[in-house]
Amino acid sequence: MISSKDAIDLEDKYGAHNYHPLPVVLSKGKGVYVWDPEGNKYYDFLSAYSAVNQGHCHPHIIKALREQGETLTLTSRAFYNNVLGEFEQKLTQLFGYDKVLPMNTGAEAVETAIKIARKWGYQIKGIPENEAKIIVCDNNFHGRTTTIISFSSNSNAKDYFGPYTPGFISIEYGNTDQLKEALKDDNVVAFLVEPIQGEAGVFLPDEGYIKAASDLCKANNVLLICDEIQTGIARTGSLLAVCGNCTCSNQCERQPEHYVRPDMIILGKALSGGVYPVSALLTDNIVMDVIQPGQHGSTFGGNPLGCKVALASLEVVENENLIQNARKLGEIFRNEMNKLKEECSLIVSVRGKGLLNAVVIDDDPSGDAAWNLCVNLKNNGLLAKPTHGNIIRFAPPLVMTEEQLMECVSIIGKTFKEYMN
Ligand code: IF1
Repeated sequence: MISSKDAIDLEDKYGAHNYHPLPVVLSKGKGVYVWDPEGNKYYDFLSAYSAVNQGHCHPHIIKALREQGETLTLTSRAFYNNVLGEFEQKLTQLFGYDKVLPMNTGAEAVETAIKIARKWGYQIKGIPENEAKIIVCDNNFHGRTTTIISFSSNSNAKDYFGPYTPGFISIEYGNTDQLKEALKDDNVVAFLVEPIQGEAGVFLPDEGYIKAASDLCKANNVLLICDEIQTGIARTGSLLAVCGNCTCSNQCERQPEHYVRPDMIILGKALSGGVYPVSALLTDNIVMDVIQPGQHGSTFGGNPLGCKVALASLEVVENENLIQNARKLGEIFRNEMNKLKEECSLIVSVRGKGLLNAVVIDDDPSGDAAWNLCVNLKNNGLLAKPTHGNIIRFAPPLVMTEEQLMECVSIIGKTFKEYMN
């Protein structure tokens, strides 16, 4: 097998330099573990940015991949296929919406939401054509297309990629007064928001923010679009971070008065367990019906291989109680990190929900402490990635056991204490 050094050299020489990976090469994965070509084993605390919630190479999902891969992979939507309908029925029933539109990557599903919201604005809400506005939040992350980066506040993601798509208003995340103000514009068709801002550094809004946003949107005939690409599929200890009337709601702790049912839900990443790209937009007939044949689509969207993989991925979430496990282990993890914070001045704060957590390091955002700590964590057998110079995101696969989590806690404690000396 190729050595780590040679693999890195090849990527460096022949690949675009659009990433700055941690210096580790992965060649195998199983559950919560990954291995490098030299046989070193690591705990994965990134889960491919929450795509591998079900753990690496989950046998149930891989079985579906194999079986469908030997049967039928892609038909295009020029024809019906015998799996798509089953996938669509499962998703709409599980999440409680009339209809679903399947795509592949997260960004494509966000684009789909933007297009449909705009068209709904013209055809149903009745605003003048080409005047639609969508409210978004500062420090959002919704993907990499030219339209999506047009409303990014990250200059790295945005600069020199203009001219930008107009029609977006950015407001402070978590600020309902600013939302109220922005909603006064009659041409607003939607508010697009992450229930927890992942890339921004795992920022949790105040309890009740999304509910308040939902009420304000309703009062103004504006669609609430929740991007659950990173937070959805059990990651934060509920099937969706905003649990509405999804049929898993009996497993959620949230009180009914805090339930939110967005007009649109965007899913991706763990919808297919990190095995194959599958994304989806869920909404109701009144909104989805603005899209008619020929007006939107994708070669691979809704293909039978992706649909089977997604169905199996959702079965794993249910069969292995990943919602409850994420909630339970998340509480233990934050508890342990807060204990470590008492002993270790390196940690400024700990935050998160379920198994989407962040530890803020005593450094400025342009510093390299978080990066160096992640290199040291790697050397001690645990892979995590900084978001910004002073925040480390900790998001292991949700199939982790409590015993494994405690071993990870001790690796993190040991690494942080070593770094201080
Ligand atoms: C990269 C971040 C995470 C997302 C939300 C849409 C998308 C994403 C909330 C787009 C994707 C990924 C993209 C990946 C890194 C990663 C990421 F650090 F960049 F922000 F997870 F936190 N909405 N996030 O988080 O989905 O088109 O990629 O399938 O390098 O761009 P996609």
